[in-house]
Formats: sequence, structure tokens, C-alpha cells
Amino acid sequence: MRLMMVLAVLATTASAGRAEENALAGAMARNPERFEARAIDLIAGFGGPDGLRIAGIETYIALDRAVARASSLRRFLAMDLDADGTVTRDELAVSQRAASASGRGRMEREFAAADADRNAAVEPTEQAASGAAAALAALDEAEAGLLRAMLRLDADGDGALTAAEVSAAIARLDQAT
Ligand SMILES: [Ca+2]
Ligand SMILES: [Ca+2]
Ligand SMILES: [Ca+2]
Repeated sequence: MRLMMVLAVLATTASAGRAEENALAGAMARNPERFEARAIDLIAGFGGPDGLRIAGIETYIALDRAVARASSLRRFLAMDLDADGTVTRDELAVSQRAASASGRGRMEREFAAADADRNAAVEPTEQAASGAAAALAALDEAEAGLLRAMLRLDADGDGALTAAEVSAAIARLDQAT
């Protein structure tokens, strides 16, 4: 019931953004406090003096993905003992011996997943693909769409979302229940 009312509030335009709109309404209704806290953190971290703009949201998405991509690439770099850019199964084995039990399992899994052509070596292109996959796993397109859809709460339409606008949207949600 609550979700339907939020949808009604947000259903301003019958446009291509309907899926993101629904995701936004769903996220708000599921856990309003968490949504509000996350939105306000995002505004504080990536917003300008007038609030959070689309560029700030895109920066957040890119940074979050870059961190995940970097840690994936770093793990392969650390296993490339002869620094030729490729991690062989022998290099994996040496690194696994030095790792913890849980680390060994993870290395095996990541190596096998990255070695797309199954030649027992993870080449630079496979490392890059693995990094790209890790970036998307950290913040997928649905999540990115949800973050962009937050701008629908920009009540005064100045293109920047403020903490006050988020809090007001959450307050409207509370009144609707
Ligand atoms: Ca190597
Ligand atoms: Ca390979
Ligand atoms: Ca605004």
C-alpha cells in the first residue's frame, strides 16, 4: 500500500525512466531511514554548495567502480612474480602457498573466472576484463540507475538535490502511511 502511494507521488511523467522511478520508490519505501542517510551522505560527499547534481552522482559511480576495479587488478599484479604482465598457474600456486586458507580459495576462483580462454594463464586483456566485471559487480547498472533517479526528488527543479529536499520527500512518505 505504502509503495503504491509513493509510486503515485512520483509518477509525474510516463517516460522512459519508469523502471528507475519504480526502483527509487521501492528503495525509499523499503527502508526510508537508510535511504535518507545514504542520500544525505552522497550530497555531503559529492554535492556542491547548491546540492548534488548529476555530475556528482556520475563521479560517485565512477569512483566506486574504479576502487573495485583497482583492487581486482592489484590482486593480479601481486601474483605476477616475474612482472611480465601475465599471471601463470605456477605463479598462482606460489602466491596461494603464501596465502591464508580462505585467500587460497578466493585466488583459485578469481584466476579460473578470469582465464577466459582456459590456457592456465591470465593475460593483461583477461585481467582488464576481470577488473571491469569487478567494477560492475560493485555497482551495477540497476544501482547506478537508482542513484541517478534520486534527482527526481529535486523538488524545486534547479538540477541540484539538497538534504532538505530528501528529508521532505521522506516526510511525505511518512505522511502517506
Ligand atoms: Ca608472470
Ligand atoms: Ca588466459
Ligand atoms: Ca533542488
